[in-house]
Amino acid sequence: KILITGALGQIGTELTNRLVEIHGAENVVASGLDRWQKNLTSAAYYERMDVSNTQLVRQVIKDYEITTVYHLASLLSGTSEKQPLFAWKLNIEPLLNFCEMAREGLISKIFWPSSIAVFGKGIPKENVGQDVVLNPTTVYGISKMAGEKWCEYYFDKHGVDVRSIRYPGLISWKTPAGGGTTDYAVEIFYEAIEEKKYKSYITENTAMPMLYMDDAIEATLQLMAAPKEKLTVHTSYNLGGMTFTPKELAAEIKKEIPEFEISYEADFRQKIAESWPASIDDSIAKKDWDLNYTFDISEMTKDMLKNLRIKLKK
Ligand code: VAH
Repeated sequence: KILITGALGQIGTELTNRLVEIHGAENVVASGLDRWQKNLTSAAYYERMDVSNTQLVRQVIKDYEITTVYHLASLLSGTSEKQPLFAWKLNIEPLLNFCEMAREGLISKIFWPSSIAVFGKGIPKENVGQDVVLNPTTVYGISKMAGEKWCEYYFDKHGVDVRSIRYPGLISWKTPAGGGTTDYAVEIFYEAIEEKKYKSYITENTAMPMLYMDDAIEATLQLMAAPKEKLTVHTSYNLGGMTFTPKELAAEIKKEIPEFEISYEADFRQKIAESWPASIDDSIAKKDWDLNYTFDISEMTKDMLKNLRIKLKK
């Protein structure tokens, strides 16, 4: 069976749904902590599980005969800055625990999300490559860089099949994100429908790599389905998606909601955004496992507004 941690999160909710579609609900065990309610997931099994509780995690793995783990539970960049020690513990120790279980042969495959937050100072802003120096300046970025190195260590030393993607900012409508820097690009859609205006905490010309959730989920499934011997990256694959600024996104929304107005008031997350690249070179993922995208900024905008209007009953 497959275990998903963070199964009620922004990625977890949608990944669970797709894994249920592909493998059947019977083969999917969802687990989560806060915001836990059984009816919020499509998996056949639910475990209220704190991923930091090693004994409980090992018990769940044994009870359900789990072979593959999608370990998504984590604190995002904004939240991590506010609780560095807790963020470090939560973002690293459970990953190490799953790598140890794979080394012992208890599980055979792991997916773990990294982020473009691993990039920092001293590299070009545009088209950042797979192997540039990682110089993160945030708690979140430091934890993701360390996590990537642990993935590579367990692959090199013990042949552990742990696979990872450096996600850009992810945009979706099913489940709100929690505490990310790129989440202005999610909030803006809710407010465009509810208020016809949005005050962005990221300034108008700050470009960041972004991706629609449907494309992020398909990329994740493609990486996990790829033959092991085709994979040349054992830290985490660059994934660039599309690049846009708040101003460009607002212009797309205005095509659908002409009276929409955006204003700007930077907060602490502006500095985090400025430390990240504006665009990413993901040619290695395209070569190793045929990464491709479906949604561009205008298709994403239309899909977000269409689905959010239904969800918000507007
Ligand atoms: C965040 N959405 O903002 C996450 C992501 C690249 C950004 O890691 O923290």
